[in-house]
Amino acid sequence: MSAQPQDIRVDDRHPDIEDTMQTVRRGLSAKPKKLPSRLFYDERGSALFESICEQPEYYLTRTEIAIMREHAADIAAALGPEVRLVEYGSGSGIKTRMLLEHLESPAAYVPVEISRSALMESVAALAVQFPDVPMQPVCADFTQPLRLPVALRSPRRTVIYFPGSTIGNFESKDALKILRQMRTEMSAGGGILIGVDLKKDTATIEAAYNDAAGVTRDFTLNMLVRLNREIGTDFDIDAFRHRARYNALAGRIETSLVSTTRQDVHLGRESFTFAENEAMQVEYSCKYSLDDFALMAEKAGLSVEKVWMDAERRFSVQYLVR
Ligand code: AVJ
Repeated sequence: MSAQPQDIRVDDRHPDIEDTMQTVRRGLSAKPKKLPSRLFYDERGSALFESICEQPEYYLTRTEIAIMREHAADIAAALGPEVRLVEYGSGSGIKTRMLLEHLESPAAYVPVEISRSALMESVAALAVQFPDVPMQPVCADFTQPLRLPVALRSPRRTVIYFPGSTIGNFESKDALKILRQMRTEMSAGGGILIGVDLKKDTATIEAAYNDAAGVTRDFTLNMLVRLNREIGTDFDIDAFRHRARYNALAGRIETSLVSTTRQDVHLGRESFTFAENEAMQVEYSCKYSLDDFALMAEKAGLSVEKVWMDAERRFSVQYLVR
């Protein structure tokens, strides 16, 4: 093993202030109002999300880690040797570590993450533990078509790792689009290792998005704190509340910021009125049955090669191939 620390360079394609303003202008003009969940993840938002993962009600992370721990060898065997691992929305890196520990001679690790701080923290730690795996972080919005760094466009087998049920944040047509995009980004002989939260009773799901300690509430409201700071909006944080309800018919948690009073919010010279109790949609967290997900994969030109689950079938880790 080399003793030299790796020289890690970030390929920075972070959306700028203008993009964010444009997104927010559009979202506040929409009927009903709607802001994309990726706006949660500034530095504080990423830290709050890590804290959500530790809440007793938030079963997703704990269950996924347990699945990865129990089946690491089997999962690594399914992926095969010498893969380039591209991770979308890399979080704290715990699951990635388990994967890299078990993979046979991984060729490179390419984390793609919108939060620069989260990206740098996790990749720096991984570089220490895996000094022989080239690290190529990309700071970008993975929902936009991604050109892999030139240095990595070798004919390597590419496996995309998309943990955490992040796919659940996208409505079905967008989820399908992302799977199709990933299908083109993975190579022939590659695949997609994806974490998918499963349908279950409403009480368990709703509790996960309404933790007693109020961390999820703070996480949701932080989107407004962030926008006030970054693009100069004047949201009155105390006049909005967090609401997360399970829509069983659609199979998803729908999270909104609800205005507790009639109020105007400004962005530059524009003004946007919220009625009392008006809800602004900020996140979907879709839940799938194994059949739902297999059907969507099939529509994207993919088939489910393997599924790993916990004993209670709360969460699944699935390997998709062409
Ligand atoms: C990171 C998208 C999987 O939807 O469960 C957690 C984000 N939002 N609590 C999820 C989240 C509120 C989370 N994902």
